[in-house]
Amino acid sequence: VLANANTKRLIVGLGLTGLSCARFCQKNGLAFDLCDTRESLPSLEDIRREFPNANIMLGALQGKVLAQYQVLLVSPGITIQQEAIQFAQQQGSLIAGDIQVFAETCQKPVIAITGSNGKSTVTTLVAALLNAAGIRASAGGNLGIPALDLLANDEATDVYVLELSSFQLETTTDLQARVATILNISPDHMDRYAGMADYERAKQRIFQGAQSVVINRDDDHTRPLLEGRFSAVSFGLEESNSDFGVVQRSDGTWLTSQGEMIVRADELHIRGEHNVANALAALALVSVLGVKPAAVITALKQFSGLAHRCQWVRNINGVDYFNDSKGTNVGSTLAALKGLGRTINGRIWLLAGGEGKGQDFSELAEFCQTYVAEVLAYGIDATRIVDGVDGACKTSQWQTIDEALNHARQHAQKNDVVLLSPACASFDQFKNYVARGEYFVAQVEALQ
Ligand code: UMA
Ligand code: ADP
Repeated sequence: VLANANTKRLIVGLGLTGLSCARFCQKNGLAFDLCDTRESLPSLEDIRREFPNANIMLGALQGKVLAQYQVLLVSPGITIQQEAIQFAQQQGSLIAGDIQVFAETCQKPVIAITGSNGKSTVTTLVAALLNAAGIRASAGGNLGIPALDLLANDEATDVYVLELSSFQLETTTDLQARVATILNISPDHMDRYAGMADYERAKQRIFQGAQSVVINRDDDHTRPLLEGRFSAVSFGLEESNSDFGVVQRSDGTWLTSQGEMIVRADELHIRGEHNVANALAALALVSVLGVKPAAVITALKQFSGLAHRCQWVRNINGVDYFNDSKGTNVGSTLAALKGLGRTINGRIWLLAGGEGKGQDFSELAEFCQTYVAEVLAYGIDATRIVDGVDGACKTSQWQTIDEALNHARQHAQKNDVVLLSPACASFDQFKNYVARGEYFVAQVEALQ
């Protein structure tokens, strides 16, 4: 992809990824042109100014135009199955993406993480554990900062931790990760794939050229198809004397490494079985770089999860406060109730509300009955939530999050949890879920 500065390259897509590719090529004296399928872009003048030597083409992709380029660097938001790109490939153009460019450039070890769920959590946790062990880690990729932009800080980086989507992997042919993992597989992005086999094939590309792999013993689809070629470490939610696992003791659930107890699940701020799996995956990944669990237990306990996804905020008088503002539909609120409910000794005070998008809230009733002390419904669809819960637990209605929070603060008992998991969009009272979560966290921080 990079071998020759005079190769004719076309960067396809002018989002975060395309611009990171353009900056990279410009900095390294590699010639390129730019295109985007959209007819107009608000940032077009800035792009012209930043890349004065590049031709910029907008509008539908044309196979004949693309085929004039030896290399197409295609952004993840654009499907490479489309006719114009397929035509160019048949004519001999090489199709690649930013992660392939990264792989060909980066001299440092790469930890590569994909999967259907938990990618961002594990990527962030791995970086936190490495930093705690004195290994300077830079995390990015699908997580937010495009991989090539991470290279700007290369001197201060020992290891790169990349979250990779199936789209990014489709355009990657030789990642050569120090260690790679598929955390789990369940249906996702079926609008872009012909079926599960296709989706899994994209995910499997993460193993190309890897030195080591981390496997989820509870999900056979996470195993490399070419098993045996790699040194492997595994994790799973049952006992294992050789790898990472879990044992049930009278005092609770323990995470283990080679049969040795590491930490109790209820000592972690990230809750729920799925987060035990995420923590084990992170420990397994860093173990490949020689980091022993004992060296990172404190960092593991301190990790509060990603903002707005069942994020632990604070403990006041034995009551834990969680921000799950990303819980914008009934399904995600059910996951939060189940995940937290199973691991706590008390009851949940659930703050739910906002713009309900016409959802049926009656699905909440069963878990509310099992785990919830009171549903505090607020915002424009408060009445619909209360009607949906239909007396499965105590309910009350409030105008705002503040009022609901104050009520929960006054009545929650030791070991209880106060959880903001709205099951609704935020638009009636906030700009977006981030603003809602930040507001809630600030209110919790201010509680006396
Ligand atoms: N688009 C066009 N025409 C173009 C280029 C883009 O219409 O020519 C549209 C796409 O349909 C898409 C949007 O613009 O809706 C963005 O596409 P992009 O490829 O330019 O995206 P980037 O801004 O480069 O962001 C991408 C990832 N986005 C996607 O894969 C869609 C970001 O992941 C990632 O953080 C970023 O690169 C940095 O690596 C986001 C995402 O939603 C968070 N990922 C999916 C997921 O997690 O489920 C895979
Ligand atoms: P991703 O980056 O893959 O979207 P995140 O770490 O952002 O994943 O988590 C998003 C949501 O996915 C979480 O709020 C949780 O409900 C669910 N989740 C996280 N980890 C797992 C897992 N290991 N298995 C199943 N679901 C998970």
